[in-house]
Amino acid sequence: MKNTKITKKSIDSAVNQALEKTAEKGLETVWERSELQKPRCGFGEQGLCCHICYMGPCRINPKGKKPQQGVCGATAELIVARNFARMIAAGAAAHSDHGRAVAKTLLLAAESPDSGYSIKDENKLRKIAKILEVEVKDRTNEEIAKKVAEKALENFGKQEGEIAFIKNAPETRQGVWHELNIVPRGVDREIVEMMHRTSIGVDQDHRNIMLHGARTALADGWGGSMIATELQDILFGTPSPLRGQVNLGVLSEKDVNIVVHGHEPVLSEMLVHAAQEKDLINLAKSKGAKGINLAGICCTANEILIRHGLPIAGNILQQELAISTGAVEAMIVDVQCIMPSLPEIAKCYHTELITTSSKGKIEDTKYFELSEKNALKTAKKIVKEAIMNFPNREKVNIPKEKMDLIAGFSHEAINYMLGGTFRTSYVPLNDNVVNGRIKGVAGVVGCCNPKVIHDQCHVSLVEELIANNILVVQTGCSAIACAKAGFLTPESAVKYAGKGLSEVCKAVGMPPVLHSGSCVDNSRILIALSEMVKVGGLGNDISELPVAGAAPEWMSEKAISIGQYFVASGVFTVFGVGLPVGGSEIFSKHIFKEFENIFGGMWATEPDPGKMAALIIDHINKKREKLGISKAKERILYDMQMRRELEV
Ligand code: CUV
Ligand code: SF4
Repeated sequence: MKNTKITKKSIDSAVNQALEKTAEKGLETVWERSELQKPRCGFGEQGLCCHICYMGPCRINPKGKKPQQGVCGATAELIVARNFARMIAAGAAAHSDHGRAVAKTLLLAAESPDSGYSIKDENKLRKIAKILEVEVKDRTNEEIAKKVAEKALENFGKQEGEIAFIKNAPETRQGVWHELNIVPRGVDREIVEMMHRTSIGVDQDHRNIMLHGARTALADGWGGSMIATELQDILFGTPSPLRGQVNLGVLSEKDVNIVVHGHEPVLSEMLVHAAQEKDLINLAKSKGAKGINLAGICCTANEILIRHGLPIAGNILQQELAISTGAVEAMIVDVQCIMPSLPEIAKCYHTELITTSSKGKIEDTKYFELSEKNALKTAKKIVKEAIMNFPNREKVNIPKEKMDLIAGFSHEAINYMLGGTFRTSYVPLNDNVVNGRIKGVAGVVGCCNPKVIHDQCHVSLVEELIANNILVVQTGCSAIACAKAGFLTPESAVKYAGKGLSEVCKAVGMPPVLHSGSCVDNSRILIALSEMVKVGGLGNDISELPVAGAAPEWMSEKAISIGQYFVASGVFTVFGVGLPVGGSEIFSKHIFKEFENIFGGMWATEPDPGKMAALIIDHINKKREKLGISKAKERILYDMQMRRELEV
């Protein structure tokens, strides 16, 4: 493209540099394509466009003029509700299908030891077995794993009853769900029913649609996603804090760079192993490289970071830019958040794009079937393919930027960090919330969106929150954004956090921003919140906790499902950018206001990160006041040393 003006597209200078290069080459990226979509269809942006049947597409005039109904008679609130609910269903489907794949892999690990997969975390296996009511006595790990996998798989196709992990929620919360009759029966069932109800001429009551929307979302958060997280921990290990690095600068000039992008660690874990094979490293050397550098993009990156400390090349909007460095021998993708633009940009460099999932193919790219059975063998073939491509490298242009970070804060790790080796628990966290050193906890998650300046909302929001002594827990592309900004280091506690939070962080040696993993790992946040309730001192339900959720730069349907399960779990949740609900005041009022009386949590939308922070801080203060802990009390903070003394 000629005359592409590079206005500030990102707060990340690595991104802006890379964009200058792509512009010089005349390549289009997500930012240029986003510009070309302007002006966007206002009906669509406000959720007012319906194409559920072919009497339409129909659209409602948002200014109160005609038409105020679709051909079938659907009103604005009905159209907005159906569209929103379908986003929940699609998002829940994506996470849950990921969960299903993990459950099937666990079954494989149990049944065929030479599959390459095995049981890494025996403690977690036993813990999950207990929740799933699997007998462990006199059974081998493999026998237990087989039953656990089968029980987990049942959760998808079950027609009646309740999905198993609902039991992880506080009793009061379960009570709310029972009262509303929205406990998910089976993951697949709720998603199918959502699609049914929102097809033409079925559910015509936006409130009733959203009740099932909540049920569907809960089937994701406490179902599919939680199954994914817990079973991945069994298979690949429960994360604990470790060091890593992030940004395009992690790509190496001297090594064979393999970038894995997508979602399921079922693939990436095997690549991690393959990339460490001696003969492959020697092969790389024989081709003139120093070694093999495996890095990630998006949630797959988060998965290999939190378990192996492997570097992250960037978040969703950096996938094209990673290729544009000219240093990527192969980008290996599976499912979700993979831009269809990749083959076009890969063609301009030597990068080979490789697909690995029968669910996600790309025309004219090499496809390596990663059937779980021969995963390691396939992974080795893929790594070899990348190595063989190394001599085809031309000019390389890697931005220097990279940042250190600490990640791997599973809820078990948070327990351990705060509670110490001997008394792992959330008691110290709750104590610090009660005494006001920590004002509250915010989960800041989700995608990036070229409609807003890349990373800016994530970073500004989180900066403001930690300055106000709010501990931030992160996942997804939001965690990557804040990692690049340097928030995920213990030193950042001194630099950015308020006095109280900073003291706590220093005492236990943790950053004020905790990276908990990928999008399915938002289920870790649900469990952490449940733990906080169970420990006591902060009310009887998640909705009483001084906590909030946010997705400042969201874009995916998955984010809507996540938002809805946070809300239905009792959490006040703010989305940036905008929400496709503005076309109906009635619907907006329902999810922004009425929801609070129904679920104890509600939605909000606010594109400005400063105002978003204010909403969250106000909400947390309101909750603190209700709990009667709004005045700071002095308490003794137990550091590791003092705790050890207590033990004797
Ligand atoms: Ni699943 S869903 S852009 S990779 S967080 Fe990243 Fe995370 Fe959104 Fe996609
Ligand atoms: Fe139009 Fe109704 Fe069909 Fe939607 S379902 S496209 S509003 S006729």
